[in-house]
This record gives sequence, structure tokens and C-alpha cells, in this order.
Amino acid sequence: MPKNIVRVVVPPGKTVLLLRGDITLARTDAIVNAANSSLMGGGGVDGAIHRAGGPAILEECRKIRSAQGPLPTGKAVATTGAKLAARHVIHTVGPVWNGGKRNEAELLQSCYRESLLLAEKLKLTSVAFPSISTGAFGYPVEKAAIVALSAVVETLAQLNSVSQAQFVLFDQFTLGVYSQAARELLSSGKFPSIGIDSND
Ligand code: AR6
Repeated sequence: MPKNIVRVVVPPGKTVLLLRGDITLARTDAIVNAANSSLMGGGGVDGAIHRAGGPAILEECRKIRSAQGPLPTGKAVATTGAKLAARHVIHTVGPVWNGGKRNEAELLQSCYRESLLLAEKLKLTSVAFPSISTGAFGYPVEKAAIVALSAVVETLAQLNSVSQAQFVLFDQFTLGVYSQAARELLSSGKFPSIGIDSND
């Protein structure tokens, strides 16, 4: 296994990979976009995905928006991946951090869960996530990492089609925090069947 990749094994036969990279290059069936409710694009990972995928993504977002209005926080919708290697982009809206007393954890958990359920509905096998809400939306990464990993491990174990989730993390610091969160999850006993492979 390449250095700096952490693999969380979720029986039976599921894996969650933690790695550093640019999610626009991920070769998974779908990549998840940390969008905003307008679905009209923005900065950060949202801007990068629209730039790399091209205008067909925004065009579909516009249609979704006209049909169903703004996307509520914690929900997810899918569009084409257009020019990306991934065939689909799943757009979800993370919560803005407000100190932690406005349901931020539940809403963040919902982003991961709804995205994976949508991938399952589309019969996909692999999905890549960025660290939702921890950039412009200000969610502390240490807190977000535990919520994100718990939600993905728990949901993945319930799915048939989706067998691999990845966290494609943009910088070494974020990867380190997610790796530590995976170890904490393992030692917490919350998911007794999971294991971790890591060589960093
Ligand atoms: N690949 C992987 N991760 C990335 C990439 C990339 N190419 N680019 C940035 N990140 P953010 P949010 C990381 O701000 O906090 C937008 O304007 C970044 O380092 O993109 O959910 C939307 O339109 C950070 O760790 O998303 C919304 O208005 C993580 O992705 C708002 O920002 C998330 O940072 C959403 O804010």
C-alpha cells in the first residue's frame, strides 16, 4: 500500500480509504461536492469541481434548482461528472459551523449518509468525499472527522452496491486529523468489527 494511505476495513468486504489528493482527479464512480444550497457553484472544492468538469455540471444543477428549489443542508443530488473521470458528481450541502449547538453534527452526518444512499440508488460501487464543511463553512476538522468517518462506516455497512468510500483530503494536516480520528474510532469500540491498515 502506498505510504500515507490509511485503509479502514469494514466487514464484510467494504473499505474506507483516507488519502491526500485533489478530488477532481479521483477515479471513483462518483465524487461528492461540498456545495452550497444555491447549487450555482462557489470557491474551494466546489469551484475546483465545476472548473475541471466543465459547464455541463452547472447546466444540470440549474435544472435541478428550477425543479426543486435550493438544496437543503444535509441533502444530496446527483449530476453528470461531465469531463471528470468520475461519471457522477453528488452535490451535498454541509452545515455552516455555528458553535455546535445548531444541529451541525446531525446535518454533517446526513450529508455523508444521503450521498452514499444516492450512490447506492444509482448502483455505484465507489464514492470519493472531500472533508465537507471544514473549509469556508468553518467546521472544526477534528470534530468533523469523527462525524464523517462514523457516518460513512455505519452507512457503508448497510449498503450492497457501494463497496468503497474514499476521503480525498487536500492537505497533509487534514489527512493526519482523519487518520487519527480513524484510530480513535477503532479504539472507542463503537464499531467492533472494523480494522485499520496503515503504513505511515
Ligand atoms: N480536492 C479535495 N479537497 C479540496 C479541494 C480539492 N480539489 N479543494 C479544496 N478542498 P470547502 P465547505 C478541501 O471550503 O467548508 C464553497 O464556496 C478544502 O481544503 O471547499 O463545505 C461552496 O460553494 C477543505 O478541507 O467546503 C460553499 O459555499 C474541504 O475541501 C462553501 O464553499 C472543504 O472546503 C462550502 O464550504
